[in-house]
Amino acid sequence: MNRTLTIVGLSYCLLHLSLSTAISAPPDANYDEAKVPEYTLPDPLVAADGASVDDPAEWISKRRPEILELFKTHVYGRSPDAPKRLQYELTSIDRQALGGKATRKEIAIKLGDAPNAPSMNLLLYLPNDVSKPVPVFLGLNFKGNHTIHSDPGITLSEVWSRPSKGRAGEKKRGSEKSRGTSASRWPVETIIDRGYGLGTIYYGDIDPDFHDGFKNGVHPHHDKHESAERPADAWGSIAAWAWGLSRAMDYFERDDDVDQKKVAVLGHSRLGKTSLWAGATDPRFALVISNDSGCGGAALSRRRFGEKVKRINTSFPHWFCGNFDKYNDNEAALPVDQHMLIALIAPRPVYIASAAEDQWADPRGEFLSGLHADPVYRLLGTDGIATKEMPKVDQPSHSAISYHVRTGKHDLTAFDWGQYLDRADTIFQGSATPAK
Ligand code: GTR
Repeated sequence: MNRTLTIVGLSYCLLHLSLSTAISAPPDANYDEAKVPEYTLPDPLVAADGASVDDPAEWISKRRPEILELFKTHVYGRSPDAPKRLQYELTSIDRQALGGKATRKEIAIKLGDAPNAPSMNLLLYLPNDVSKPVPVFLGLNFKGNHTIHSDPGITLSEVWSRPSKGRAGEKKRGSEKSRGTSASRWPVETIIDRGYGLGTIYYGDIDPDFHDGFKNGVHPHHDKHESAERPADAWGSIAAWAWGLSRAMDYFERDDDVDQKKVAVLGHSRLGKTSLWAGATDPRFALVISNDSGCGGAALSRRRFGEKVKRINTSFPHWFCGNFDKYNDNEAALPVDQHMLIALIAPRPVYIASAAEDQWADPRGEFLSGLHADPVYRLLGTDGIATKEMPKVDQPSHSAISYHVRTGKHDLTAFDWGQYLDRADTIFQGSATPAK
């Protein structure tokens, strides 16, 4: 989403933007590198018992599960298991989509075993005239499947409005005129021409993005706690969205047109936080892409640069688990930092991308997460990150941990996609350092 920051003298005000998400930049938001506090990051290669982890088997059997557990307990919350039975229905198929170059499928995937469990609608484009199965990019979208392309064959999603002026959030069928309105973020033809499929789901199908005490979306269909109070480690919305991405992966395992070993999960901003958590929790994702994910995504929390833990927990109380509030203005007490989230993805390739004007998301903090995950990636036999210095603007660095900071604002652009496609070519066509 775009954001507009207006700073007037010493006072500030922040006005928003497209998706009615009001963020207020607190007066103490720091954008000065010199004012970043001194901090010590927890060492991903020192286990809870103090022992150093120096072989891959120990990482996999001992340290990785410890770190995963810490993120579940303190940051994103604990998600339920997959439904016992995968229930899905192909609701439409057109083998001559996009002027004949693609097959468009729509698949309704049930998000629970109970008959009243909600469904999410996966929109899937696959290239024609290539040998199948194909590698696929998978990402959630913000405004409905029909907004990613003007293709009139896409079913108009039912989109949530946010609660305002005492009115509850409600779901309404998207309008014809909103078709294609997010197309700049989804270069479908380019993806298809390069031999990839694209799967996308409206994130509100999984959980609407507003706080209603977890009564809507998937949460009530899986929450088992009897107490009125939600457990402090219960899953928040980011965990729910990531869980939904795993359900799309369950479906891919049944679709012979999709190469399930070559699925890249990608997301922008809050959905970049989501793709990282999906990649950390679900090893079936072969490439994990974080576009401008910022606080609670790739950016190191301890830097307190741009958006801070307290601000994100205040603006978006439904995104993380209750325990994350303990770290409001108390980042040094976190048992993890976001470099350990990147490390959870190792040895699978990860791509962290920033935008130079997106200081709210702390580009340097995003790079440093990659840098500090490097020892884990190297332990697992990959080439880790290619540079210890933050790359210059528009000079991508590609290796197991790829990074770029491009010119411009908080957005998902053609430049970003160009890099992700190049990287996918290298990984999925076999010339990258193989993960051991
Ligand atoms: C902002 C939020 C960021 C980022 C962004 C988005 O309001 O402060 O953490 O997630 O929204 O998702 O566009």
